[in-house]
Amino acid sequence: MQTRIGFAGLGLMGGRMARHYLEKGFPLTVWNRTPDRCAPLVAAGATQAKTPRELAERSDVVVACVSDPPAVERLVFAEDGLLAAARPGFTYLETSTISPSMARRVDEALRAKGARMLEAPVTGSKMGAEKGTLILMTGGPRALHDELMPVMMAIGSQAIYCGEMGQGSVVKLIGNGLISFMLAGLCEGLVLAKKAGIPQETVLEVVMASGYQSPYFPFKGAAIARRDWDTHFSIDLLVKDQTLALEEGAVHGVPMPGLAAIREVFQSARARGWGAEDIAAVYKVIESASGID
Ligand code: NA7
Repeated sequence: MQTRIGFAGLGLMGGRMARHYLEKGFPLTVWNRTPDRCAPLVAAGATQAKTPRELAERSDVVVACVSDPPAVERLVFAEDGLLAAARPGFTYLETSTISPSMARRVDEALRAKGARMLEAPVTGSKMGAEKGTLILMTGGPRALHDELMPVMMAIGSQAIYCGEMGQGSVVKLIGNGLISFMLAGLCEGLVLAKKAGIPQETVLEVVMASGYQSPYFPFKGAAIARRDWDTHFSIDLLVKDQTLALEEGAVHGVPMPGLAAIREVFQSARARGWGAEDIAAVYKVIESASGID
């Protein structure tokens, strides 16, 4: 019998990820805080649960993709949360980016009821979710990682085992820290090029021909050139991850002055009302601070 999948959180990422389960023949039940967002998947054959508890009752594995730790708190620990239906044989796959301590807290609560959890935050943003080519970073029992490969490979192309519960989340926060540096560097460089009268394409050409290169630069560079701020990953959610990374740095006694400074630039973008826009829109902060209208 096919594993019955429950999917919680049908936002920009989750809505696209959940669709793969239907396409690959898994029986699918969905839940979202705003129930209307379930409609396209229900029209495609999914069942809608009224509460996370009902979602868990109807599923062998619940895959979650919600914003942040408070969203997971609501999903798991509320009176109608999925913990109320946790039981031996039930499994929770957490793909949201949350704090390592939250991942451990959920894991402990589930284990107390005989259920199991694997954390598997993802990278690949909107296009990776659409195409089913996400990279998953897992934490938890290695045997559970192996067992859940068919569930993970329905939405991704690779799952890398990072260690015990919480360590997948740490790796994801490190990765989004790197993205923060890359974007800040790209935006500062492109604004400098503009003010120095150098075509931005020339800068990107040199970047991509050299040791400076990353596929990230032409992807975001092209969006910036088009002034296309359509959201692949929002500024609000990256600031959430920067904050979680800085908190983790504090837990381990690791100073992170670079990330702390960069977060302020992204905070400025939020203050300007651009929090829901794509992270590339941070370019506008540097531009405006440079006196370009
Ligand atoms: P989105 O598009 O902002 O979607 C967020 C989802 O989380 C969406 O389904 C929200 O429900 C849900 N959400 C937000 N807050 C809550 C609370 N308090 N309770 C329950 N559900 C909630 O984010 P993305 O899809 O881009 O990202 C999802 C995760 O992947 C995130 O951790 C990223 O960092 C990586 P709504 O529809 O608003 O009712």
